[in-house]
Amino acid sequence: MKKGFFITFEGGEGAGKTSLIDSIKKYLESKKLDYIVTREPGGTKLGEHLREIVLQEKNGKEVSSNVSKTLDPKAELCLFLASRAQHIKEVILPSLEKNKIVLCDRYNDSSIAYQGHARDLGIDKVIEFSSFIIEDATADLTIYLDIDPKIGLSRVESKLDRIESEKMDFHQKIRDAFHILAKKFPKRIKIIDATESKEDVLKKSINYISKLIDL
Ligand code: T5A
Repeated sequence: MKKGFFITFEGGEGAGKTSLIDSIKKYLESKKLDYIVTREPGGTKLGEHLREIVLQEKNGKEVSSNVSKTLDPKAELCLFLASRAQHIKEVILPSLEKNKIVLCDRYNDSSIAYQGHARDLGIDKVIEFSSFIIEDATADLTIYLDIDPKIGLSRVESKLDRIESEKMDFHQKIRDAFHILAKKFPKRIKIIDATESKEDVLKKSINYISKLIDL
């Protein structure tokens, strides 16, 4: 049975999720709250392996894979979902059962935005298909960092991975999809302007988190 809090962070490339999670982590430490930080794709041995295949990247360096050059969108979705299924079972649910706050860098909304909308599989189809995988492991709060993809991509310092290298139209569709999702799930998804200073983005995020958890 779920007892902790599940918080996910979403956004386009370079929106600032990793930096924000790092600051929230320090804030939670200062409050002596028990948390874990995890990410998707990844978070487990299987997930990290799948991450290399699907992104063609490891620790910021290119990993060539003939498999992902011809990856079909449905196959791509299944790889992200396979990573998620393992992640839920091995990391997310056990941590929530131990009353921890789970901070997850990307989760199911990324599959809906990237594979559902940008890869044209369909937002509602991916919501329905992925619900079989996630069951009741849904986020309590999702912080969506909103940014013009041109600005976001200009912030990415490492070599662009397979998905980051997609055309600007693709990245614009991702942003559109997150806005559609935020309208669909207004109680869960909170939008923060990611072009504001890191300090302001942190302050607004803590404000939303404090409505969920007694900080
Ligand atoms: N994906 C993932 C799918 O297609 N389907 C799925 O189901 C899932 C789960 C993951 C890729 O996989 C795709 C989406 C992605 O393409 P990733 O490496 O995890 O790949 O990529 P991102 O999550 O996009 O990580 P990035 O590192 O690109 O972006 P972040 O974490 O959002 O940004 P961050 O914190 O590294 O910041 C980038 C730079 O901006 C600065 C930072 O200091 C850093 O230099 N910055 C700011 N600058 C100014 N103002 C601010 N407010 C700033 N905040 C951060």
